[in-house]
Amino acid sequence: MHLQSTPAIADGLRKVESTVARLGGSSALPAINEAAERVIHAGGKRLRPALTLATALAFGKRLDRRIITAAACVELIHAGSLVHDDLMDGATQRRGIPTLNADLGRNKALVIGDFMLARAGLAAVTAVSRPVAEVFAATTVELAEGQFLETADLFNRERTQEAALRSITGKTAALFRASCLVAAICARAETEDRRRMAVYGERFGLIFQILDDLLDLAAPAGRVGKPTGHDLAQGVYTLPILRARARDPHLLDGDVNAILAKLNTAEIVEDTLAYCRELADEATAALPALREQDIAATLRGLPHAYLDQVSELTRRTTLRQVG
Ligand code: GRG
Repeated sequence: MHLQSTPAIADGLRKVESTVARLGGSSALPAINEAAERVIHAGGKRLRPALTLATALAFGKRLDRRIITAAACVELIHAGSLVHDDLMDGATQRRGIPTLNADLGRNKALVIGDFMLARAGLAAVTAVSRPVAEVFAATTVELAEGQFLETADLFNRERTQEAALRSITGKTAALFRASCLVAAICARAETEDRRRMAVYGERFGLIFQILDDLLDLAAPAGRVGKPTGHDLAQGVYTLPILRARARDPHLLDGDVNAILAKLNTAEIVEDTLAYCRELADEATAALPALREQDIAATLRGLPHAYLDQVSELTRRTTLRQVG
């Protein structure tokens, strides 16, 4: 079962939804509200706020107003960073609708993304707690740094695996880490248990990003809504590619088409999944002893379940290529 459809979490997510909508629609300027609400209502899996709720429940904490607000802040930070990401990418579609940069222009998209990030910070200070607000502020710093590192390394054929890992730790894994950590803080978990939940979230976030990068190379056509090799064409040399370069030092010589022609998709899939399995083992090993067994089991199974889901998707692609 998906985390988001676990009954107690699904119930909490409905409250998170109305809180995100209220926060996103709380500007004094109707035009900002309309744009932010459009991004929020367009969909999204709500995986990060689901992790916040699951962590709180696992520690035996009921889903009170503070937890719901913390989870809403997580989603608002995520959505705001997507607005910025689309702006930087020049993307025209997100969650099945036109991006704000395509619809309203770059400058308005920029400040609406700013509004969403800042509004989450304000809600955390006023309606959750100072320690949680500090986590969100530090996470936003990491998001910006992670994205900066990616930008600084565009088309850098010497990019190291360590540099790619550092970038995705900031741009993606930090928010997954925060999603778990803020719930542990709200649940007044012991310091060591907070640290363990943070490690779990970070490892899961790394898996999520690395598999997203893999799907860019090996998804069935149309699966991720962008052409295969989109990252490569944009000059983003992701971890699956850099690991393939370790096996073929001349892989990145030539243009995108030459690189794509040289890629051994089946090998990249196998190698990346094996790498992510190790991260999934680390994630589950990091989990602390949790009070609510059912939800703890769901959290324990989640990284490997996600891996299996992506493995199945990529299997269809490689079979299609072979057949
Ligand atoms: C925070 C100041 C500040 C700037 C933002 C642009 C940027 C810096 C960071 C980008 C971070 C980013 C967009 C990472 C990508 C993470 C990722 C895989 C997003 C897709 O997540 P899903 O699949 O999306 O969970 P949905 O739509 O389902 O919510």
